[in-house]
Amino acid sequence: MSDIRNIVILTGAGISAESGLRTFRAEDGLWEDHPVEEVATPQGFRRDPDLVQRFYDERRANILAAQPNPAHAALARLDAEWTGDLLIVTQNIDDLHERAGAHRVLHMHGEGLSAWCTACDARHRWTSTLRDAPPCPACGQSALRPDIVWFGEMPYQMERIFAALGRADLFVSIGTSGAVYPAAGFVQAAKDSGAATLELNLEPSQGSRLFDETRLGPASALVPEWAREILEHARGA
Ligand code: BJW
Repeated sequence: MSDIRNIVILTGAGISAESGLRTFRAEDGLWEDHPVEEVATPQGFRRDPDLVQRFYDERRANILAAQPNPAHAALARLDAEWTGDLLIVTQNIDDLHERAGAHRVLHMHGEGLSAWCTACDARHRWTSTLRDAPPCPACGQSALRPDIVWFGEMPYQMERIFAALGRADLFVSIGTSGAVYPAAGFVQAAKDSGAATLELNLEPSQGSRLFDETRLGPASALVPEWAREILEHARGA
């Protein structure tokens, strides 16, 4: 562990579950009430934009009402104190990493509090609704959609992510089921670059066997414990 300088951390819905934001694939998950092909594909949006806008309007309101939990706080502390490279790649569209104080965060599946104008390509911070088709503040057209990466669309900043994975000494996956690519392939990419790999999750994920180590439990307990451990080792404690 003393050789670790560069860390890539992948987070998924499980890290925000204890902040009251629903995960996707649990029995009471979001996909139970909202078929994925209806609300999380460009085809679904073309078929019924009102349904999709309402789904993300509700998600946006939930994000605004949620608060970071001890797992977000622990990663923010690690971000502040870790002197090597560190990148938190989140699949989550909430802003709880940032609100906890983390800076080195990348949202590969977009951001719930951002609206993207498909007419002029501008992006705007958005905290109200989109179902009423408001005009884009930049071009005035009513062509705003949630700034979210749906199935079949290219996740954001893939080059930067794979470059970080190529330099990583340690890859840590937190609260993700490993069901969605390309994120599910990051563990293998990190291993191919010689990184050690650690999974922190409530239950074994689809990719658990690929990790050097898996620790099972709630993120609010496991993440602060691991962050403390790695900072103490780095200080030679
Ligand atoms: C806790 C906890 C607690 C609970 N503490 N843990 C066939 C094979 C391979 C790939 C494909 C294929 N067919 C199609 C594809 C590609 C497709 C894909 O992966 N499909 C799969 C279904 C197979 N992927 C795409 O289309 C992506 N684009 C793409 O591939 O472009 C081409 C490309 C190729 C190569 C390189 C680069 C690009 C786009 C994917 C977009 C995903 N979008 C969504 C919705 C938008 C965001 C939103 O609305 O919020 O993103 S889907 C949804 O799943 C969301 C999530 O970010 C994502 C991952 O879910 P996550 O976070 O893992 O949540 P859950 O619910 O699955 O798991 C939660 C976990 O937490 C569980 O394990 C719990 O146990 C745990 N947990 N409480 C700790 N307290």
